[in-house]
Amino acid sequence: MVESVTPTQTPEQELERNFRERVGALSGIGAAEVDLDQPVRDGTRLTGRMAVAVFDAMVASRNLDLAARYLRKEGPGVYTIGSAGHESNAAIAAALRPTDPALLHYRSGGFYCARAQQVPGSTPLRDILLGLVAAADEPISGGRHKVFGNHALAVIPQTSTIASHMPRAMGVAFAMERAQRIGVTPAWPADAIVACSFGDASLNHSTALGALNAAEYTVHQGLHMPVLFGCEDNGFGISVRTPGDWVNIAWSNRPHLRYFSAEGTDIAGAYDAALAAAEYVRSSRRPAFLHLRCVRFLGHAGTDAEIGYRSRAEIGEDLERDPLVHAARLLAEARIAEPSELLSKYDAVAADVRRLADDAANQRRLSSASEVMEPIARRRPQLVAPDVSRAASPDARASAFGGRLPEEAGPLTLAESINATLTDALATRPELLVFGEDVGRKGGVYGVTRGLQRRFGITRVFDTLLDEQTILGVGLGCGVSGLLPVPEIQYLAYLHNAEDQLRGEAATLPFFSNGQYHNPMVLRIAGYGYQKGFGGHFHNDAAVAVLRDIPGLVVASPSQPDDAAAMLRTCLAAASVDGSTCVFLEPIALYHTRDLFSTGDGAWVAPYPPPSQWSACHVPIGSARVHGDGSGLTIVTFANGTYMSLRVASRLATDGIDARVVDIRWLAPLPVADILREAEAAGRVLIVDETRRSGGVSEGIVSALVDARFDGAISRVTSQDSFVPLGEAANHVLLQEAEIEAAARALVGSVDDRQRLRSV
Ligand SMILES: Cc1ncc(C[n+]2csc(CCOP(=O)(O)OP(=O)(O)O)c2C)c(N)n1
Ligand SMILES: [Mg+2]
Repeated sequence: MVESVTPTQTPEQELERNFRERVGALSGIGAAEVDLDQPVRDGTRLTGRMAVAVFDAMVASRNLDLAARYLRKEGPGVYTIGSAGHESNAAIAAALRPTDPALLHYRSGGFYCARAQQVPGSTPLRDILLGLVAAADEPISGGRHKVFGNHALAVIPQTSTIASHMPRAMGVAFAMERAQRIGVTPAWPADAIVACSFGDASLNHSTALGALNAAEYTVHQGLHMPVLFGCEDNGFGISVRTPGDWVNIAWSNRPHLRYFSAEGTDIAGAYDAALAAAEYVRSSRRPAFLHLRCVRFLGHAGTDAEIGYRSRAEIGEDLERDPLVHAARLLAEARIAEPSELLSKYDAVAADVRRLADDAANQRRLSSASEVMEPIARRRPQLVAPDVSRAASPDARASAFGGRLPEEAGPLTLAESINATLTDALATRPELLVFGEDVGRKGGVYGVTRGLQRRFGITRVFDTLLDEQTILGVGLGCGVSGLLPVPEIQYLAYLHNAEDQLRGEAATLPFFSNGQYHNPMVLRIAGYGYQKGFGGHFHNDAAVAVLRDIPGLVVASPSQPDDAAAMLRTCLAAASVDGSTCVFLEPIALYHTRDLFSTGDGAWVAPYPPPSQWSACHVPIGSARVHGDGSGLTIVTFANGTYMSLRVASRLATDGIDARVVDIRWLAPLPVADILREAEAAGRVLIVDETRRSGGVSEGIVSALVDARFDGAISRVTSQDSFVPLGEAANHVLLQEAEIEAAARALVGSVDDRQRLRSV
């Protein structure tokens, strides 16, 4: 037994003292000549050699945690959440292959170190220490966050949002099979499996439940889902206890998820369970759940005084379950190493870590905004432009369109134009997948994906289960697996419950991987109002602020059919070439619109250009479209606002007011130079924004004009800061043409008055 804990010691000191004393107390067992390729004890598949490697990874991880604490105390450290108590997760890595993509819990340090052992040339100690001090040369995030990630180790970095990596993990597993089925070279070996770890409290998060449910549902459909979910159960989520046995009760008896469990105090048992689970997943291509019971040492993080919610006695009892001590005992009992050798090894690693920590502390940090932001959005328009004109062969196109080429079909509506562009893209880009709710057989609520499943098959155009988070998770997984996902969210209002997958996961991935991973995706969303009183708020939502403030996200919003086709081609090319994450926001109310000024004028339909013209009609990201060259007023608008503004402009013209209408087309990045140029042409600007007065697009446009010192008159009309009611009442809060016209006349009148006064 170990004497009681001395209160004057820090938790780190207690942990080290406990380790030394307990391992020291093993003395007398002694090493002998043993065959390291034999099992480390009867009944296990963990050999002596593997056990040594696992122990080494655990020791490395433990010393890195201690370094996080001393670096913090000494100043340069900026991150203290560690893996102490969880280190036997190294045995899980040992049971996997280094080419199995891994999405890790922030306490999977043992796993990370063990995986690094499997890839020659890895420098896990240095890498993690550089992360702890946020050094600019840290190899995964470039000093932007302390994450477990490494491209060479197939470890995809995670964010701090617990469980948010799980939909992507499920998506990567989905993509593995799908890529093979559609003949695309996958990013991972054919028999790879996905490893995804998380904590016991995180397992209750709806994101986790959604991902696990989607995995099981997919298997139930007869599809493959090779993912090993690993729950590192330390019984706590910061200070909140997970009720006893909850993980086991909730997850040991699920329909399509085989359950395995192990004790963190037994690396041989953990290895056996992990290997059995991995073999099951690898051979059956079905998911498994590995429940690893462990303890958490040193509190949740450096700032967490565990003593505030746990008794000293209970904290002391945890020391009995130190996985390092138990692993050392296993090696000693197998007569592989003397306890003193194990302690010397620990000391040698501690010394190495100390030396590397001192070195890390002196490494360069990120030094400017531009350096920090460099990976947020890769934009290479010179590479995107040629990619937009890639088209399938004439024969392939003829077959994709069933002999009726869209360029020969006469002018198309917005919906038809998007449909034709998706058809061409599916025919051109074999890696492209279209999926979402009702996009398959039904062809979308508004018919935008009609016929695509029939033409390209259910493997490339398919319905998902009803969960936007899963739709995005599949997109994220496919994106990092060599596919080009084009998911659909049925209505903008239904993005919100899943939005973190776009914001926290997709958009941050290049940032937290220093551009080593990208999230190519073109997310189509039907949105905006003016459904003629139908649908109420949730089918008329125009909450674009939630998209516009995501750094690096491209937000395209076409209003006209020809722009829709060209802009969709641009987004697909940008996703393909630059790995851009694009949102393609489609105005529902204009999907089937044909006329603009009067019935039958056909001014809102447009011919579909043949591939030979795609280059000439390319619309670069962030470029506006200007209608007319009137110098009396510049109306800046987008989506339904373009439609309404063009109608207003024609009425103004009959009264001698010459307006030009600027359709900004891109809500992010805004076409600032175009807006400014057109604003200056008239000297007065009316911004027509159908979204909201607060948090809409107009605020950004006004700011852009003010920032550029535009000194003309600026006015704006918007919808109200309201939700949208059903029926005719919707028109009380949605911006109306009459308001646009009145504002335009008022602006022109007031400026004329001012000029007249000035000249008097
Ligand atoms: C979505 C979200 N909510 C809250 C937090 C704050 N938070 C960080 S870790 C944590 C507890 C997680 O516990 P568990 O999953 O058991 O992992 P452990 O730290 O115990 O290994 C919480 C609440 C977060 N990071 N993300
Ligand atoms: Mg926990």
